[in-house]
Amino acid sequence: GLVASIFGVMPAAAAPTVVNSTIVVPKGTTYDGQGKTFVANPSTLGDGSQAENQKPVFRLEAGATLKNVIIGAPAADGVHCYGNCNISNVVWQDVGEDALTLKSSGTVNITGGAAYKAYDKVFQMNASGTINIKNFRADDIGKLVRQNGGTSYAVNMTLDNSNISNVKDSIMRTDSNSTQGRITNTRYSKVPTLFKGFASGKTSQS
Ligand code: ADA
Ligand code: CA
Ligand code: CA
Repeated sequence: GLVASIFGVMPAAAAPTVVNSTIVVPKGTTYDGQGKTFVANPSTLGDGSQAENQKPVFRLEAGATLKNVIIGAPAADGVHCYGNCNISNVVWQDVGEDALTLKSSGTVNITGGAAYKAYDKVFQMNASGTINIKNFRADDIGKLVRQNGGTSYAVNMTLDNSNISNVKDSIMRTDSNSTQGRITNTRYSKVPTLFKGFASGKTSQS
């Protein structure tokens, strides 16, 4: 619609799309949000607090792509990936319980986009595989990538050409001796620890 303001007549910001039940992106397909903002219905998906077992706003089946999406508040349990997934230009304005979870083994490629205000974790790795994050911005977070606590499978974590600030814990954290972490060409501000819990020789930074 059009709204009159002291600046003249200008388009009003679109109201966010309230997601009442998880949007499923089928195997091998692309969901393009065209820059629209999506929020969870707190009574059906979750309120975005630190309570576990909230539902995701988006569920990506193997080989699916999610792009050009803004996830507003509440964000419930964010995005779930079942196998390989591609996340391009997705912004989490106020991360819910966490931002994205790998639920079954695969490679998660995150390109562009940002995550803000994660009380604890941004990317949660609950299965073996790889997470490649590049051209990303994160601010005011607990951890950027966390392998599920107490698990010993291998995860390959990479972060490239990103800008990370105001971190409470670490950028990458694992309890697994076989997991590796690599950070390249990334700028930090107020990041106390890059890697936590990795075996010696399993991290690199340049
Ligand atoms: C915590 C919890 C796990 C799992 C995870 C998640 O780490 O202990 O069981 O629920 O959060 O996926 O959010
Ligand atoms: Ca959790
Ligand atoms: Ca979660």
